[in-house]
Amino acid sequence: MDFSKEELVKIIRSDDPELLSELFRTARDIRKEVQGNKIFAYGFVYFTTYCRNNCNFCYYRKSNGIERYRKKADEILEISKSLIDSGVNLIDLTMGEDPAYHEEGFDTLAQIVRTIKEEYDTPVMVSPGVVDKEIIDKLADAGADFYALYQETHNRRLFSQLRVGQDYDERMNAKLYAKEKGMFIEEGLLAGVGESEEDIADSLLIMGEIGARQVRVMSFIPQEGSPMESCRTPDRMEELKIIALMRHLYPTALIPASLDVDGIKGLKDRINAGANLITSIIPPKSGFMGVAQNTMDVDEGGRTVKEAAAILDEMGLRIAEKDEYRDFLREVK
Ligand code: SAM
Ligand code: MD0
Ligand code: SF4
Repeated sequence: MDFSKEELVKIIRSDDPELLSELFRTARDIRKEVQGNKIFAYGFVYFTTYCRNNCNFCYYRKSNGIERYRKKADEILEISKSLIDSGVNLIDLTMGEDPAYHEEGFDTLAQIVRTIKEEYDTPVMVSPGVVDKEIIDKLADAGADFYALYQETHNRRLFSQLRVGQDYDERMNAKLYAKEKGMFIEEGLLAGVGESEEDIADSLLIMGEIGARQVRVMSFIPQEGSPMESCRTPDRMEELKIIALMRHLYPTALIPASLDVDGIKGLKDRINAGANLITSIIPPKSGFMGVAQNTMDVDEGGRTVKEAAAILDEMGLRIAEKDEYRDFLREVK
């Protein structure tokens, strides 16, 4: 469905309950039309929490004096395998911009991607932050299906306040290059970081212009020890409206309901807003962390396929099989 920028702004500003319930209902109908009662699920593997950057919203920013880890290849493969066995459709290999990886040239990551693709026969997303073209080539050659890199906002001034010292165009161009190399790209927004309704509308339209196959929004969660520690987390209606608008604008897009914002209790609302994918599934007691909610529900087993499947079941939905996700990637454009 086509919306002008003005129409998008109007909906984002609206608090008319009828208009909003109609927005969510039609978003669900669109999803149903495209994929019936199937919902996809991604395993999340945050394998190194070292980072050279100082994003103001992030717990893992370089200047935050936190405990960090850098997992070894065999442990990364082991957790990936256990996620796959539990029923996820894809493995998202996420990292901070760890200087050790940049020095080494990402051969370790490329090898992990290759193993998951060839031996575990499972689609892979990489979320390495901004990397050079040669590294993108290396990861594409290893078989990575997706490159995730979120601009957070498409307002350049706000971008430079959030991603301090980072270049807007460099980030955008890395994403565009990955797409040129044949990878699917994921674009993403942060809600509640000082954006205006116009900024959100611009972002929604740009996501389509750059050809993102997967598009996300996550509400900002304040992080201990970060410059934005005392900023408020936004009302969740903003995130839900953005999910629904993304579904209307891009009927076949992959749109996450991330367990990383409100844990497993946040699943239902996001699915009801039109999301078709559950992200941030993490095995309990594995020693691996989330990002925005780095521990919430993890060790309690809340962020598992089993828990998510039980909630979907109550909603008349189910987790997709491996082949159904592959078919979707291949056939639904
Ligand atoms: N380091 C890589 C990067 O920045 O692209 C990949 C991992 S990074 C932790 C992934 C994403 O997590 C960020 O792009 C941002 O959207 C999200 N994120 C980080 N801190 C957050 C917070 N406090 N609240 C909500 N989302 C957050
Ligand atoms: C997630 N919050 O899986 C995580 C993460 C990175 N590609 C995704 C930020 O929802
Ligand atoms: Fe590093 Fe990514 Fe966090 Fe920014 S968002 S500080 S790049 S881990």
